[in-house]
Amino acid sequence: MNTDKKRNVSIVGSTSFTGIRLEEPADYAAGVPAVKVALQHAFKEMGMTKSMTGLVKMNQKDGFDCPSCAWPDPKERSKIAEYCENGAKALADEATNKTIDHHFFEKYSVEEISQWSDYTIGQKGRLIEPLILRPGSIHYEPISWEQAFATIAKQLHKLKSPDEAIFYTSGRSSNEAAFLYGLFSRAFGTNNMPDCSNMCHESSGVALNETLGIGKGSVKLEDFYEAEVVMILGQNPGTNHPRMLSALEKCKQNGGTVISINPLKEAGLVRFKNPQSAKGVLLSGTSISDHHLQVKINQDIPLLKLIIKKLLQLNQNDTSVFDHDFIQKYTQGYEALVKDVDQYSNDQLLSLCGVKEEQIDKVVEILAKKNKIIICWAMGLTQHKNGVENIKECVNLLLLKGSLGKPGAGTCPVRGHSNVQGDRTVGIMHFVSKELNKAIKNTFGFTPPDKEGYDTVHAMKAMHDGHAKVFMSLGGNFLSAASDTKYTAKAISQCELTVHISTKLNRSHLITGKTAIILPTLGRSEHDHKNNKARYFTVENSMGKVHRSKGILPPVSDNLLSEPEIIGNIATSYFGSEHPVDWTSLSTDYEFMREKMAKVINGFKDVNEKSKNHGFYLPNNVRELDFSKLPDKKAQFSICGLPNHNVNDKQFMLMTIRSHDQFNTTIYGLNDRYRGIYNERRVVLMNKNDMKELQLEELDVVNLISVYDDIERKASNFLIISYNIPEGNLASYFPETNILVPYNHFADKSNTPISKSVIVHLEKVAKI
Ligand SMILES: Nc1nc2c(c(=O)[nH]1)N[C@H]1C(S)=C(S)[C@@H](COP(=O)(O)OP(=O)(O)OC[C@H]3O[C@@H](n4cnc5c(=O)[nH]c(N)nc54)[C@H](O)[C@@H]3O)O[C@H]1N2
Ligand SMILES: Nc1nc2c(c(=O)[nH]1)N[C@H]1C(S)=C(S)[C@@H](COP(=O)(O)OP(=O)(O)OC[C@H]3O[C@@H](n4cnc5c(=O)[nH]c(N)nc54)[C@H](O)[C@@H]3O)O[C@H]1N2
Ligand code: SF4
Ligand SMILES: [Mo]
Repeated sequence: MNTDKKRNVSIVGSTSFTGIRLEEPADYAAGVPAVKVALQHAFKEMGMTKSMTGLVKMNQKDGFDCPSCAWPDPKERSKIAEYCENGAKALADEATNKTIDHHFFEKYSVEEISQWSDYTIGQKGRLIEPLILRPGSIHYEPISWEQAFATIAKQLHKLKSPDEAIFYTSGRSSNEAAFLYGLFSRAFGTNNMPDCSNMCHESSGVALNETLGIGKGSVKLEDFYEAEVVMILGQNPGTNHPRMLSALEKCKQNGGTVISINPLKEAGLVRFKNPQSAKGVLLSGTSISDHHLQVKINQDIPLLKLIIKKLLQLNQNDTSVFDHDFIQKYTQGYEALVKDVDQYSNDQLLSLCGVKEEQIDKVVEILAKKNKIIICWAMGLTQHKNGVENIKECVNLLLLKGSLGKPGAGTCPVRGHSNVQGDRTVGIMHFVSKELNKAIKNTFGFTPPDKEGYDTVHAMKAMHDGHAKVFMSLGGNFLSAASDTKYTAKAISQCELTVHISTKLNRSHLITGKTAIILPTLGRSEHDHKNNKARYFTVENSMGKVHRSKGILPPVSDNLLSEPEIIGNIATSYFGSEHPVDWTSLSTDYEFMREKMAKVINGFKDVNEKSKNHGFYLPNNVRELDFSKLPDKKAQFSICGLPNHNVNDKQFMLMTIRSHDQFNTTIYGLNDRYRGIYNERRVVLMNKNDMKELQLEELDVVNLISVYDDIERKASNFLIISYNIPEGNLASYFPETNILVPYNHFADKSNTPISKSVIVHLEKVAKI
């Protein structure tokens, strides 16, 4: 049994087609169909009673936070339905009644399960008992909690250095779980804390820190209601942040203008039928985007430069176009910025961005007259080689307009996972914060390491090169979410031990270290209690507000532990009882833990009291117009270069995006309703002219191939779909296409993989 035999597992699962059906892309988001689909998912997974109990309490002050995205809740909440279709799907996925125990794993080996699609794997249900996959074995077996903790502790003790362990975090964990996990990693002796944020909004964090002195956005939800202009770049809110449409609807009703910048005309940006209003149900709803600029992939900087250049020209005749008082008082680098944009010709910028000049002029005319401007963005800006500069160029525009630190204006990086921002706030980071280390030392009596740890891409490399031997994961699906699936799989399978604290089965449980352990945990919607006392967590939304989240549904099994309890037990097994940190009390008594967090985490003073009712905002220097941490105490203009890609005639720029029926690597279904694609995920969206050029027809089958540094990577079997997308650009879904994203190509400074600008060519296979 104790052999090192490699398991014969598939890193991508089934690549068979599932029976595609195409319709016209939708021209509105939400409406009655969204309610119907939401309820269908909920009833199917949870049954009627549990669905209604759960949905009614989601996003309510006395209930639990939606486990899907990080969009904030409004002050005034609907008593019955403060959620969207995708929130309901996320709840159904988590609170499903289906479960899998050791009988399932006796029947199916990891080799067999790995041949299934991610959709099939995700449908199997909740994990309900600790499991171990022993070296050489292809079947998980049950293991007691105690033995699981002891096995982990033993392997951690065997490491030559704490830096041989990696502690990954996904963004769904509570503040309390993440805080304890970070504390354990530091007490263990490493800052190897990569997190999903490294693949997500890290570019936003870096850019905003360098320009404005805080890695978070500056707006609050209410700012949307007052904004004169909301610009949305590289984001698909109709699918990924659906209730943002309600905020945009209010903005429009108050006279605001919405400008979208995206290679795709996403349905949510076109029109919103609010299912909670009569207008949304009976009439045509609200048109959202007044101006849609169909930019080519990764050509946002040329477009923004042209907008700035044109504004600059208008400002020569009318100096009220820019807010010169603001520029003078709060910023640095204005002259250099003016000089920078001057060096580009309009024609050059126009041909790069691919947008018609008349359309740009209309947007410039609006921006010239308005100052309450919000700029929102997501993965369409962050996941490029120049992701950090993309965001800095947005900040340039806001600084010129003085659109910061006032109502209705500011930065809005729209966060992904529901608590990804909170996890960072409470200490999940690979870099070193001296301030945090000092506070930990004073509060807990040990000295945290002061050497920078691995982020996601460096964690992959460390495992691949044999420098890291234990990989632990608090939620998430690292194998499928990280870039370069083949490379990542090799990296992971070289580990001695992989440990996953998870709710649902995913591919990271199948492609593992020599020994693998699954520790099943409570979901956010589930009742969490100790000694008959209900416990609650805190989370932070996309706008920096910390509030309570209290699960109310009966747990799917009595054998589950909460995330803090699991972490506390691992720590106790590893350190024994003689350690300055009282892991048991911290992990069982969250109020006690929050008292400690209040001493360590900036802005958490009195968190126990303050989180109970409406929650509280964390400090935000941009809201106060305090730039004292930056050079010369000023907000910084930035000089950003043009994107530099070498794409030949045969190559295309591919963006790897989400369909409407998935949450990251969790696939809820096979439909991308708003884009009119049903019952199939292996598709690639292409411009008609490009299809003609390559003599491709609708539903032709192709392989996608990327070549970086002479290494060829292939994703096989995709159906061509003609779509309204710029020439030279392609779109396909993540994670099926992660295999194409090279591990060593990532954004400057933030190290975020280039998932939205992968250069590929096509290989025609056959017609189905
Ligand atoms: N239902 C659901 N909700 C989610 C998620 C989910 O998977 N499902 N995931 C969550 C997470 S973790 C995150 S990070 C967010 C992600 O939210 P999004 O960033 O909205 O997600 P993506 O599908 O990656 O979409 C990127 C959008 O950017 C556009 N785009 C791509 N490249 C470019 C470019 O170069 N320039 C411009 N201007 N646009 C571009 C694409 O056309 C697409 O509309 O959503 C969160 N919410
Ligand atoms: N090509 C490409 N790659 C990408 C992206 C892209 O746009 N394109 N987007 C990137 C982005 S933005 C992100 S955020 C990452 C996401 O990367 P991850 O966060 O690692 O992946 P998820 O798919 O969100 O993780 C899903 C798993 O989390 C577990 N889980 C769910 N809820 C809980 C819980 O409450 N507790 C615990 N312990 N476990 C839970 C379940 O087992 C589930 O299978 O992927 C990145 N990868
Ligand atoms: S907008 Fe996001 S947080 Fe709100 S209900 Fe929908 S998925 Fe959940
Ligand atoms: Mo994300």
